[in-house]
Amino acid sequence: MVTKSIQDALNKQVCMEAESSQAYLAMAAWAEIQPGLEGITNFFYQQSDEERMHMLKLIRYINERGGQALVPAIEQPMVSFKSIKHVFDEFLQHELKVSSSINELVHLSLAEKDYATHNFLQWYVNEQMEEERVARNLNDKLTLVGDDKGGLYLFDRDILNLRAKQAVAPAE
Ligand code: OFO
Repeated sequence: MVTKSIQDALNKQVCMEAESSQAYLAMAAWAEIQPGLEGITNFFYQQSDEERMHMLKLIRYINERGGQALVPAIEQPMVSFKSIKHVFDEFLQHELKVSSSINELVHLSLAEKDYATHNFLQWYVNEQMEEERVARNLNDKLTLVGDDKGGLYLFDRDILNLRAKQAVAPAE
């Protein structure tokens, strides 16, 4: 059984994952109407789906542990961007915010001696490490590319391949 404070903190995280899903959906929709960004568009549509999955995982967990998962109201995310670099900067900042929220949750689960929740959260800890790594890596590449259109073309193609590779990688 989850305590009230753990339940509230997990529900806050549900909201954060829902916001992530919406934020990345908005990035995908923006990228889709820019010329030639098929890879970036796909990347953010998939990223948005993954965040929804993270939200669902939390909802199911809260309910399974005798709590009540709450589906949150969420605000409209940022829908236009100055540049592709701006999109990826936002992506990295967002992931850093999520990581720090997960860390706080882990801290709370230990403070409350809720070892089941602590165990459950380890999946999110690993996921955030991976997402931060990807977001940093993509930002570094974009910094290298600068204003070079040829470089951007290759970046978009690489990101398409990156997702295709992840799609065939064995599930954990
Ligand atoms: Fe939910 O995985 Fe990142 O944000």
